[in-house]
Amino acid sequence: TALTFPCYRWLIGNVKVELREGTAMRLSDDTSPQLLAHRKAELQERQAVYRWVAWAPGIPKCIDAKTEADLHQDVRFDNEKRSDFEGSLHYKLAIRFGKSWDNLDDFKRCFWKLRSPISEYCMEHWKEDSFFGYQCLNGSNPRMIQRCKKLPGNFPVSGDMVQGSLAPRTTLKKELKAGNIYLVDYAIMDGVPTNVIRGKPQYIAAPLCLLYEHPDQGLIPIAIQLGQTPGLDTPIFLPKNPPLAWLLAKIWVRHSEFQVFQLLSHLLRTHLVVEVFCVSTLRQLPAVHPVYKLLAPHLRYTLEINCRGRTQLLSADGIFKRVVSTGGEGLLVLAQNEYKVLTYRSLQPYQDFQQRGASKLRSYFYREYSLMLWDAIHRYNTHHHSFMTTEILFRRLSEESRERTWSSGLKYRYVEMHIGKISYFTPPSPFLSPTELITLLSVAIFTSSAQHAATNNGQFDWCAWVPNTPCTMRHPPPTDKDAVTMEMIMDTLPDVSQTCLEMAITWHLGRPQPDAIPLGQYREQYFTESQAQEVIDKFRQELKEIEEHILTQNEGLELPYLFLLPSRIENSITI
Ligand code: OYP
Repeated sequence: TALTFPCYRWLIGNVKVELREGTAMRLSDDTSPQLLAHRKAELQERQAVYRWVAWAPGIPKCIDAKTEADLHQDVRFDNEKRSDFEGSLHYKLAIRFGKSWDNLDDFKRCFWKLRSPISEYCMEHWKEDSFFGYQCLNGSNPRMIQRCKKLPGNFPVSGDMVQGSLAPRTTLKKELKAGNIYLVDYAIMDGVPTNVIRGKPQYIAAPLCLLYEHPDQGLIPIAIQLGQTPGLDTPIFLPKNPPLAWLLAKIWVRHSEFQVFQLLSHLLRTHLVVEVFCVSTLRQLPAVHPVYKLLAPHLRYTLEINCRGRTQLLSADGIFKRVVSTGGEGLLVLAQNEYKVLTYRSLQPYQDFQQRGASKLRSYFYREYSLMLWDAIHRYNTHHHSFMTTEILFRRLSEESRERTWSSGLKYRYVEMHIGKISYFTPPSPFLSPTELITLLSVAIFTSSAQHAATNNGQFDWCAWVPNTPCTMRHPPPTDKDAVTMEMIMDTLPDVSQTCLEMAITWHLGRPQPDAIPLGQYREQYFTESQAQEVIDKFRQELKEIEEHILTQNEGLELPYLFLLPSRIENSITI
C-alpha cells in the first residue's frame, strides 16, 4: 500500500522505511521523459489518496477521512505513538455527574493525582491580580492582549473608578496617553450558542477586561465588564469591590480564555492552519521537490492527530459536548467567527505584536522568545533558498505555474475557503516572489513548531487548577456585585466530573510526548546536498544559542517561561 515513486518506501512489519536519496528537483530540472512521467503519476496517485473535504462550512478545509483509520499508512502514527496516545487516558471515569464541589479546597481532591510545579504555583496564586496579568503575557493564550489608546465605546470605565489601582499622581487619561493601558476583549464570544449538559444549560459571556502596566506591580487587571453591552445588568467590576465579586468576574474572564485559547489560538490557528499545508503539500509536490523536502518533517502526524481531534474531541458526542460550555454548535460558531477575521499577517509574529501594540510590554517572554525563534526559522529558510534559488527553485516561474505548484495549490485552497474574503489569508500575489515564499515557509514551520508549543505545552500547567481556567460555567454571569457568595461561585464552576476530565485531557495533551522530534532535528536525510547540511547545522547552532539564552534568563525565576525552549518544541504538531 505504500507509494512507489521517486522516494522508495516499504513497510517492514509496521515500521515505515523511506529513502529519499538524491538531489532536490523541480519539474523544470527533470528532463528525461521517464522522470517526468514519474512525477506526474506520483501526483496523480497522491491526489487520489489525499483529498480535501469541508468538515464544516466557514473553517479551513481538511483531509477527507472519517476517522484516522481511513488515512494512508504513510501519514499514520507509528506503533509507539499510537499505543501511548491510546493508553494514557484512563482518568476519564466520570464520577458523580452534576455534583458541585463544596468549597475551593475540594478541587484539590482531584488535583493531587496529576500535578506540575506551575500548576501548583497556580493553585497558590490564582486569585492574585498580578498573576492574572502575568497569564495574559505568558500563559497559554499570549496573543490576546492589545494596547488600548482609547476606551471602547461599549466599556464606560471612568477615571474615578480605577483611580485606586493606578500609581500615585497619575490618572487614567494620562496612562492611556502614555500607552500603559491594555485591553483583552472577548467580543468574538458574543452570541455563541451554549451547550446543554445532561439537561443543564451552560453559560458563556463575552467580557472586556482593562489592564494597567503598573510601574511596580507589573500588568494588573483594573476593570471587568462581563458583556459587550453596558447597562445595569452588566456592571463594571473593580478590584475594590467585594472580594468574591471581583474574583468571580476574573473567573469569568478566565472561562472565556479557556474557549478562545483552546478553540482559536490552539485548534484553529495551529492545528487547522497547518493541516492546510499538509494536504496542499501532499497533493501538489512530488517528494523530490525542495519545498516538500523542507516541509515534510514539520508535517509529521498532524493529519492523524487532527482526525482524532475531530472524532473524539469536537464531534457531536465528543469531549467538548460532554464538558465544555462551547460544546456542540458553539465551538463551530466561535471558530467561524475567528476564521472570518484571521489574517495571514497575524500568523507572523513581528506583525502580530506590532498590530496589537504589544511591542513594549515588559516581561513578555512569549514575545521575546517567539521573535528569536521566528528569526532563526526565517534565516534557515533564507539560507536553504539561497543555495537552491538559481539552481532549483525559481528557474522559469511560468513553468512552475503550469505544474499547479504547491503555492498556487495553497492559494487555490485559500480562495475556496474565503469566498469573497481572499485578502485575509492569501499571500499577496498568485505567484510568490522568493521573499514571499520564504515568509510562507516560515509561517508553516513557525506555526507547526513554536506557536503550537506556546499554546499546547502549557495547557496542563494553566488548566489543571480548574478554577484558574474553567472549561464551562453552570450559572449566568453575576449582575449584582453585592450578591456574590462562595456558594454561588461553587455552583458556577465546573462540577466534579467536568473538573476531572479537564485535568485528564489537558494532562494528556500537555505532557512531553514520547517519540518527539525536537525542532531542527531531522531523522531522515531529505536533502543530500552538502550545502543543505550546512544550513541545517547553522539552524541547530542558533537554536542552541536560544536554548542557552532562555535557560540563563529563567534561572532562579519563581515562574519560569520554558514553553519555547527549543529542546521542548516539536518539529511538528503531533498532539
Ligand atoms: C484527540 O480518548 C485529541 O478521549 C485530544 O486533538 C484528545 C482526544 C482526542 C481524546 C481522546 C480520548 C487531539 C487535537 C487537537 C486540538 C486542539 C484543541 C485541544 C482542546 C483540548 C481541550 C481540553 C478539554 C478539556 C475538557
